[in-house]
Amino acid sequence: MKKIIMIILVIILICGFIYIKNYSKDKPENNTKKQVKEVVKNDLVSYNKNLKVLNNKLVNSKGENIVLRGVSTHGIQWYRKFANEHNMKILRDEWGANVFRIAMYTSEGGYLSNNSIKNDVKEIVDIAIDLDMYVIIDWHILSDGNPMDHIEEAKIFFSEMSKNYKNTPNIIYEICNEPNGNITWSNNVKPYAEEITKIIRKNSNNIIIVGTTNWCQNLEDALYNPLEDNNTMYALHFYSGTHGYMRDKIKNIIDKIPIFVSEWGTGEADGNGQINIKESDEWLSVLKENNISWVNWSLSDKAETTAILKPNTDEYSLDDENLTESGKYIKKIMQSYK
Ligand code: IDC
Repeated sequence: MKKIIMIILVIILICGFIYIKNYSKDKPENNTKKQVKEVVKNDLVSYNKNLKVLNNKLVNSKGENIVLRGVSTHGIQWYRKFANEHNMKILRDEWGANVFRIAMYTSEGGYLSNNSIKNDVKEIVDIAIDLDMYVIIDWHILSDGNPMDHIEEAKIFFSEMSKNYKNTPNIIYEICNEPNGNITWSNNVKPYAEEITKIIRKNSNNIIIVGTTNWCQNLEDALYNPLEDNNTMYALHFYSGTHGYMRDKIKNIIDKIPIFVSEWGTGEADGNGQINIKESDEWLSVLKENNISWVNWSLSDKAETTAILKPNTDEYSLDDENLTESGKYIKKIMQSYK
């Protein structure tokens, strides 16, 4: 009898031991799964709420660092169709994007000649809100390089947008894409930004991104002559195949002003040319080390290097087979942030 009890006890002990061993093996795995899920959720608006600038960095409503990453449309007067819920959801869930930029050109058939394009902006903003993503409303000046040229139209546009999205934490206002040409920060861009900021601030304290001169390469503008508004960030734009020479200068001021890379591309300055993976890696490691948010150009199927999709791609298809070399690279990089 005693022998039998002993044998049963030993069996119970062995089973217990095996159970504990397996349990402790399972646990870290479960934790990891949970963590990944939390991290994704923690990247979105319902968790982070209103963004602000603190010590020159973008932080959430609790003051924690947040890094936004995502893609920009090409000009929506041409490539509106790709900014649909299907694609934006894939960008969020499979790529790990938490921001989406709407490039609303002012000239070249954009807002100035057809202001009903603002309805497309609203439609895309509403999709982003539904998807719990941040969204950048970009007044995309380009051939019209002096933002002062159309300040009256910009005032009307930003007044309407900021009223419409009054208490909406998702929105980020990018008030002049790439100032360029015969202009200066102090005479043109800064006074423009002050006027538009006043308009937006009547309704919203959300982040405002201001383009710097020379197509968003002159961050010294802001370093030596900053705007007063404390939720303003300054745009840095680079194209990996062309602008590598800027990196050292940027590294020197990266902690001194709030920087947002609201547009960058893997190719050359015209959006085309050679793709440069090595330079893109270098840039992204600097951005990552410094918690800088970025948006890649562009979600389109235009026959150019920096387009994410191959020419003639269906508007509801972000499948790997339709991605260009740049598209595949951007997907991989975004996933590495998850
Ligand atoms: C470019 C497009 C190009 C188009 C041009 C003018 O890639 O096809 O002809 O605009 O509309 C920017 C601009 C962005 C550019 C992009 C790439 O913000 O609008 O798009 N780029 O050239 N600055 C530097 C590069």
